[in-house]
Formats: sequence, C-alpha cells, structure tokens
Amino acid sequence: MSHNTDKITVVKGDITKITVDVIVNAANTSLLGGGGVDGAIHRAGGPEILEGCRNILAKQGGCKVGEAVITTAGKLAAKYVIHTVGPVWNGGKNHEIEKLESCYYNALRLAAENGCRSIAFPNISTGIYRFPKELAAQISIRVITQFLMADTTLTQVKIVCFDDDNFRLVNQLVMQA
Ligand code: AR6
Repeated sequence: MSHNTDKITVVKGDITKITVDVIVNAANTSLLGGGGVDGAIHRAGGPEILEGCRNILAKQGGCKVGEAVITTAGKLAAKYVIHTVGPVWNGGKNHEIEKLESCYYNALRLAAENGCRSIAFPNISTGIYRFPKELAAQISIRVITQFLMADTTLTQVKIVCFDDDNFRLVNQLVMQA
C-alpha cells in the first residue's frame, strides 16, 4: 500500500451514517434534491440543507456539471455537505471522464479550503446517471490519490459504496494503488 492509499478507506453502506467532517452529495444542477444518494442526504439531514442550497441558487443560479458547492449538513453528524453534479453517461463522447474528474477534484479542493480533515464520497454518477462503474472507480482513485500527494489538510478519505459491484471494484483498485 502506498503512502496515499493509507488515507483512503473503502466502506460498504449508507453515507448518511458516516462520521466525517464533510459528506459529498451526487446532486443535480438544480440543487433542489432528487432520488438516490441525494434524496437520502436531504431526508437524513433535514430542511437546513435545502435552505443552504436555495441560498446558493439565489446567488449563483445552480451548480454546473463538474462543479461543487458547500452547505451545512443539518442534522447529519458531518459539519458540511459538498454538492457536486456528476455527468450523465452518454457513451463517453461528451467529456464525461473530464467532468467526473472535476467533480472529485473540486469536492476535495472545497473540503480542504474549508479546513476539513475527513471526507466521505459516494460513487458519483454510477446510479441514475449510468456512468460505467469500473471507469468511475478508476477516476475516483486516480484523482483522490493525486490530490492527497499535494494536500496535507485531508487526512482521511472514505469511499462509501452502496452496492456490491462498486465496493468490489473500488476495493480492488485501492489495494493495487
Ligand atoms: N449512501 C451511499 N451511496 C448511495 C446511497 C446512500 N445512501 N444511495 C445511493 N447510493 P445516484 P448519480 C449510491 O443515483 O448517478 C439524483 O436524483 C448508488 O448506489 O444517487 O450521480 C440526483 O438528484 C450509486 O452507486 O447519483 C441526480 O438527479 C451512487 O450512490 C441524480 O440522482 C450514485 O447514485 C444523480 O445521479
């Protein structure tokens, strides 16, 4: 295991139950909630998260694909939620890879800028947005390990996998890294 993968833990389960400084949400450009992990985070965190999203909407009109914004985590154990918008998989000809890389990078950057030491990610875009899981897993590990090489604020990155396929794929990659 390399120095950087020491800071990465792969977890199977529900991200709303994880105790870290910041939880990442796989949101949509409206920031107004949805299904999947987005629905779970808003349900568990309560209305304060939506209020935070509405304030961002009023200021900057939503969140573009690949970008990230930060709000309170409401009733969750985390201090913050970072909402990032993953790309919808459309065969790979629409810069989906670069956009997913940006999601991970911008979420990590925003976490470090806000003094967070621990962060939890879901497998962004691999549900409703249909991004191929193996490719998404490779992108997540590549961007996270590269970021950790340059950053000393974050000491713990948890990748929280809800389904067996993602858990297996991400684990394999972390062991090989
Ligand atoms: N904890 C951790 N991971 C979860 C949870 C959970 N509680 N629930 C689902 N997942 P998805 P996307 C996993 O569909 O593909 C929303 O409607 C799930 O198994 O949540 O980025 C948004 O508003 C999958 O591996 O997000 C957008 O409209 C991963 O989280 C759209 O879905 C991502 O699945 C975003 O689609």
